[in-house]
Amino acid sequence: MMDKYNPISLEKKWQKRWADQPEQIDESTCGPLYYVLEMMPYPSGRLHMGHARNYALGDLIARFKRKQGFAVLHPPSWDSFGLPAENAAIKHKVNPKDWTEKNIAAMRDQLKRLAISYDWSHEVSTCDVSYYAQQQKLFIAMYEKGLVYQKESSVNWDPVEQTVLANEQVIDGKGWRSGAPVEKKKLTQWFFRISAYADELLEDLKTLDGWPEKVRVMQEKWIGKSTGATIQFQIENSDESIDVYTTRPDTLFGGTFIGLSAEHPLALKLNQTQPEVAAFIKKCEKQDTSQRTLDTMEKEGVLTGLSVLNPFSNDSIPVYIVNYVLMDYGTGAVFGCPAHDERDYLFAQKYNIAIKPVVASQDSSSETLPYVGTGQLVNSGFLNGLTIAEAIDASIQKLQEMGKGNQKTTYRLRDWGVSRQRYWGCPIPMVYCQTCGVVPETRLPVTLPEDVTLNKAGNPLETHPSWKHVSCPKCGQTATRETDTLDTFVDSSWYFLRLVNPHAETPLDATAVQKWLPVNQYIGGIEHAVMHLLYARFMTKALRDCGLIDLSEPFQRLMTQGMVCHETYKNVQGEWLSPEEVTIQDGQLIERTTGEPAIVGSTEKMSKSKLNVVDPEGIIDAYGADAARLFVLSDSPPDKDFDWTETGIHGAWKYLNRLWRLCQHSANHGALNEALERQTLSSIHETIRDVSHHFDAFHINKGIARIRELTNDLGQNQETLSEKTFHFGCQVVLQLLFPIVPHITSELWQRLGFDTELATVEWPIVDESCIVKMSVCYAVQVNGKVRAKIDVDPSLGQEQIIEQAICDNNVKKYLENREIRKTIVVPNKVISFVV
Ligand code: ANZ
Ligand code: ZN
Repeated sequence: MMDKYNPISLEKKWQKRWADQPEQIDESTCGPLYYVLEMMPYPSGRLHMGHARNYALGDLIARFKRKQGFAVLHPPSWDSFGLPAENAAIKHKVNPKDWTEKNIAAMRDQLKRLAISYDWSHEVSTCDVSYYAQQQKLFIAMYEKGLVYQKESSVNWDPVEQTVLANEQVIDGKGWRSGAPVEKKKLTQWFFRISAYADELLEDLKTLDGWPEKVRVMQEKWIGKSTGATIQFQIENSDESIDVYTTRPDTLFGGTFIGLSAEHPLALKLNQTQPEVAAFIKKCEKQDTSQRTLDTMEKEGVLTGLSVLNPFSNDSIPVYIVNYVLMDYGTGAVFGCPAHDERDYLFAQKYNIAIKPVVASQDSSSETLPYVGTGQLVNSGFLNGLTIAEAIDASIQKLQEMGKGNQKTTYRLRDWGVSRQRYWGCPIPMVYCQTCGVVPETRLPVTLPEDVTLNKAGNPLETHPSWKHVSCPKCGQTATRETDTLDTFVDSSWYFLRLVNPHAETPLDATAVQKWLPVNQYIGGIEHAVMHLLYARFMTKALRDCGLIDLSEPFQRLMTQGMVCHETYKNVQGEWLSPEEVTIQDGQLIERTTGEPAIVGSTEKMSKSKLNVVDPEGIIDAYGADAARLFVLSDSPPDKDFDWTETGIHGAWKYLNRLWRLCQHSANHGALNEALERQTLSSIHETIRDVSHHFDAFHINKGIARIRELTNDLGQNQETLSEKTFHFGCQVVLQLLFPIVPHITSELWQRLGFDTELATVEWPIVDESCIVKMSVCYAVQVNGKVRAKIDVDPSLGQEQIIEQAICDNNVKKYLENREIRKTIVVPNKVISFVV
């Protein structure tokens, strides 16, 4: 008698076997290469369902490609530096390193329980010295190439804790632990010169046709190319002038004031002599400069007493210092055109500045100011009557002739500030010497000290008694180390290059990079559309320019998977309830402990705050890893959000039970039903063809639906099909399902009597000749001679069949200019015209 499907013991058995024969690439027998990679996870300690979906997707591709004969590289990695380890260390009084390593060990076990087929010999953890030591070498290479530099920039400063805060540690403008209002403080920090690559990063987006369009658009917006002009405004009674950047030089006749950033050099000069200016600048320093705040905050400013000449109108216009112009965009100064700019309009109203319309819309009834639409220039001398586009060109040309301005392209993309005043990160390998200045460290690696006190004020590397005191690598005199560490985004912006040979003595093995990169398929969350994916593209180009690799784009195909969502629940008091805390009784949802009714809320992204999380571990315990993998892959297209439901996981589990029974069923040994045999064989081969196609196109859910159809067909006909065809069908189902549910399929394969393990069996091959065409062939005769053969859908009526015959090009020739006198149709054979 057949035993019951028991995923727990069965999965254990196969995982043990696979652990003994790890997934390593045999480089000698390499077929074509395929590199599949999931975005590096942060080792929080537990996999969540979003991880599970991510890895199940990557694993499906890895297993599918291996079966197709590719040599597949599928390596695991850990993004293991960062703030949570530091916080946990303080909270639980443990060492960040121990905490992190324990988490990695736990998650590694979970990944193995999910049967993610990683090549563990390629594992990388960014907090290992073996990784970050190499990163320090790259930092120095980039420094020497001029791609890394220092400049002053502001940080969030907690005045009570006397420490720098990360943005995540600032909550409503206050320090997360002290509750004190956060201040801005200037520090000298390290920057990566990503802005030098703005144009290349933008241009190369066009080549990334394996990326989702929405990600390319997001990057394009982030880079923010804008074309306009710089204009020089002569300061009255002075030789100096103010440079402004504008995208609308056409509106220059309407420019009625100048706005300077509070950090503009001229503003800083006036800061010394004018108390009102000093007070205003001080106020601006405390202000949040995020785009959101800039858009909504009250527009304010202070008069400087200076005035400039408008180069077109020759009017004398006042210079203000304003709070809505940023120093790090354009030139840090604008000309204000209140009639056609929202912010300038609000500002002008408040300070009684002239508002001078210079663009009129076609439709004069819609002239509410500020007017930002299309139209024609008015009140603008030589520009009158031109469209905005024409006026932009004409004004730039005029400015050039006058020697007062030039065409100019700017980018929104800022250089990447990589300094973090934190302990748990890669130390920046630089030394400060009184004599030599800033000197790259030659005695690498610069390792993190382990004996640090984390729960006291300040940066632990700064307050450590000895760590920062070293000799200068150049002159040998006493010097100090840089105590900042690198942003963890640096760690994740080149790991995909390291992973191809994580044991190389140099940071990058150029030959291995040449061989494996670009990553054929990269998979991760849409939340990384900009920062991570842009940094990774930048680093690839920067390392290319350092002469270390020959590669410009790291990821050929990108798949951004959707979120895993779940219903939310609340009790009558309005408190969140977790899925385990509710149950259905008499068709009504109730809170388990109280028996009181519970309320079903909207379905939302799984998150701890709403308690709507389902733990993969619990699901594996209850249903097995195969059911979990099947469900997360089969429910919706991978790039769409996915709703986790109890009925869904139960459905997956029930399907596997059916498969279990089906494949161990013995078929009919009696008389053959030829038609059914032929039809079944045809549908088996069609399934192979369609599933291969769907998996390649990442239509995983469609592929799985196709396999389930075939399973149903086999189940329905199991009593009538021959042993041979039935078993062939089961075999193919197992082969196609293996990348999704590797345990149960391997077990059933063995039970079907095969000696070789399913994991090593190739992807099934389509035999086109077995595919029965679902059409009927008609010979078309004209006056008794066959003039064409046409394939006709058998479900069509006679009228439609005749219509199709008449439309055939060859038949048309013989019917042209003649009258059809008679038409005879012999079903499934001949159509005959008499003309
Ligand atoms: C005059 C003008 C007239 C402007 C008008 C707009 C409308 P984008 O398109 O995003 O590149 N600007 C320039 N530098 C700035 C800074 N540092 N901080 C804040 N705003 C700044 O934006 C360019 C426009 O934003 C520029 O064109 C400038 O205002 C402003 F009817 O100049 B405009
Ligand atoms: Zn020195």
